[in-house]
Amino acid sequence: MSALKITTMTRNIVRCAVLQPRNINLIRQYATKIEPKKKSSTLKLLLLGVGIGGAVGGSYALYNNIGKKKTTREELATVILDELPNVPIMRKIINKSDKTGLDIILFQFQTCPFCCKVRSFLDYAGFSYSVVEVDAVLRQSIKWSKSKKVPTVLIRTRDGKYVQFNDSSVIISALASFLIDPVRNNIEDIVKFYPVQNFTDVYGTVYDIANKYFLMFQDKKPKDSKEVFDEERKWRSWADNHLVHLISPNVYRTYAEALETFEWFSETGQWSVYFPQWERNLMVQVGTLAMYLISKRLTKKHGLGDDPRAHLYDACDKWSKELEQKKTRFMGGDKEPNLADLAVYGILCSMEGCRAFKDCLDNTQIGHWFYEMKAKIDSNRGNKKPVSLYNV
Ligand SMILES: N[C@@H](CCC(=O)N[C@@H](CS)C(=O)NCC(=O)O)C(=O)O
Ligand SMILES: *[C@@H]1O[C@H](CO)[C@@H](O)[C@H](O)[C@H]1NC(C)=O
Ligand SMILES: *[C@@H]1O[C@H](CO)[C@@H](O)[C@H](O)[C@H]1NC(C)=O
Ligand SMILES: *[C@@H]1O[C@H](CO)[C@@H](O)[C@H](O)[C@H]1NC(C)=O
Repeated sequence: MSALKITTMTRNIVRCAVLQPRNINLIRQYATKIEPKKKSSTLKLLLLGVGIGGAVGGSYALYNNIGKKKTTREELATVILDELPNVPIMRKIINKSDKTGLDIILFQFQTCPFCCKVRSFLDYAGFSYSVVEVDAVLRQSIKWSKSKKVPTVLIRTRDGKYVQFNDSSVIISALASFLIDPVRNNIEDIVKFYPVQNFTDVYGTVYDIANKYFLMFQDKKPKDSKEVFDEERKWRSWADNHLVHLISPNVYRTYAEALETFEWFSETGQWSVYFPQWERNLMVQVGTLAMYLISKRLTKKHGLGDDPRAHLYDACDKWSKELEQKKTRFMGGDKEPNLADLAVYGILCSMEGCRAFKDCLDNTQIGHWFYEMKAKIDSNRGNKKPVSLYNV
């Protein structure tokens, strides 16, 4: 194995650690709503949280650009591919009752918290989808994409092309919006509700995605009140901006824990199947050391002191307490979870095989809700044993 390959590998692992400075901008991204390009289409949208309908491009307060800096912002073009890139699809989750007709291809790392979040949503909603496990070393299967991050999805449009959605929360918002009226909606219109702008700040290029946590009801009337959606958005944003930052400092807290974590990654990600043994071992060894060291920096960066576990317990308690106060099984009510439940569950799920998760079960009340969620998601999910289509 060349030095170059090892460097790339370490870099890639680093990048799944939510380490990039650009992540600092996540909170601002959430606060900054940008105006999508005026559309010629007569589609109407109703942005929840504003609570009233109106024409696209209208002067919603929501769209006010509250960015302080005057840098040049550029709107990125929607990516629509004429055909699927030639990449190996490793498994397909098929739900026979999925009548949406969508063809969804998820590019992912099995244990990346953002990817777990997307899968939790797809499974719960009963979508059929294909999975491309991105090789963290070489990343060939994502070469076609300008954004090198996972998760990213391609979804077939009605004219047989494939449109790209990048960010985990956008993927979820977009597909949830699609489900509001699966007969009349089409995915190539929905993508336009989540425009991306880029600009430069002290940390480099920042990508600003509008409406990340908003569902697009268009001319449908939502049944729930504004408060219900506000709350859901609040917790989805908490999951992305707080909870997720507790994962790495906890699962790589000590060298031994980091090693256990990588052994579990290897097992659940079937690294022995997808990679030669020497490469699997190297990924485990290099990964363990790198992440152990990096997690120290992350712990510091996120102000977790010398006890990241305490912060994780606090987060679990915060969530459980909220449910207790609401007196409902899920944040979404007694019957069904909402997108906040799915986000928090998905992120926690990414460390299910780690000691940190067992400690949470032992030291907090999160387990009850977690396993109720798991049962819901698993019962909706398509074929229980994913079909492997290709040997890699
Ligand atoms: N905000 C993004 C974050 C995704 C993310 O950071 N993914 C990591 C893996 S855990 C990644 O692909 N990093 C590669 C890179 O930054 O180049 C989301 O919610 O999808
Ligand atoms: C996805 O990312 C690419 C590359 O950064 C960008 O050009 C495109 O506009 C993004 N698409 C969406 C829907 O976010
Ligand atoms: C924004 O993206 C465009 C297209 O990818 C690129 O040409 C431009 O340099 C980027 N601007 C900034 C500020 O990063
Ligand atoms: C499939 O999807 C539907 C919703 O489209 C869902 O109700 C069902 O539980 C899912 N799972 C299975 C195994 O059919």
